[in-house]
Amino acid sequence: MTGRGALIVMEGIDRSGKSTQCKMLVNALSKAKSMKFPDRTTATGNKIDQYLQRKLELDDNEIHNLYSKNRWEKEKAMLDDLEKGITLVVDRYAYSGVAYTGAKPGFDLDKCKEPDVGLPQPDLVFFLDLKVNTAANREAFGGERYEQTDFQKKVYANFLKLKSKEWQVIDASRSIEEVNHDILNSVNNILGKVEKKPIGKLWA
Ligand code: ADP
Ligand code: FDM
Ligand code: MG
Repeated sequence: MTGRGALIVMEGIDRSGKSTQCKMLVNALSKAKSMKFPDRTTATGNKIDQYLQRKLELDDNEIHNLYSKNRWEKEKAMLDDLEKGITLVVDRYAYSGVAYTGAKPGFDLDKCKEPDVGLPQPDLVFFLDLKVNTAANREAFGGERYEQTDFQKKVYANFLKLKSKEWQVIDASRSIEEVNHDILNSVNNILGKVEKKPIGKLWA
């Protein structure tokens, strides 16, 4: 019986390369699954999707709590997979929750963490570090809420404030292959180390 899988999270501002890198990482690992938050396929996720597309207006507190609920509804499945030895590669997590809501006027970062306290603790968080102006050159922003330069600059600053010991800052301005190479090295390094380690609780 081998040990548990690792919980790996990809974070960063819009266009930093998260989805590209998650896909490459999952393909490179032998026993891995990808996940993304928000998971727009559930009822909660559908409401979030409507909000992001500006088809639905919600109070800032309400949408913040919906994002968290959308993670909690996956908690059991995540723990089950990890226990089975499956490594989870997650495109955004509670850090996005705090960084984005915290970029709105009147929101305090510590207060924003509250609904997500106790979620499965990631073993490794990659912060794909890319300046907002560089990200904006990659591709035009779409029409979704939050896809504006000034807002993204606040989100970026918030991410830097959330850095903790399991974070690894990756220079995401390099080529897709160079970024993937660094990520893969770090992941291969920790897989054996977490096997026997209990899964922790986030911000608890
Ligand atoms: P995110 O999920 O963080 O929004 P994506 O992975 O969707 O970012 O990438 C955004 C765009 O930038 C895509 O067109 C993608 O092909 C491109 N891209 C991703 N990584 C790089 C990179 N390292 N260098 C240049 N372009 C990139
Ligand atoms: N987002 C994402 C939040 O505001 N809070 C959260 O908890 C999460 C997970 O949703 F604008 C925002 C970040 C981004 C949008 O976009 C999701 P993608 O392209 O599906 O990652
Ligand atoms: Mg993406």
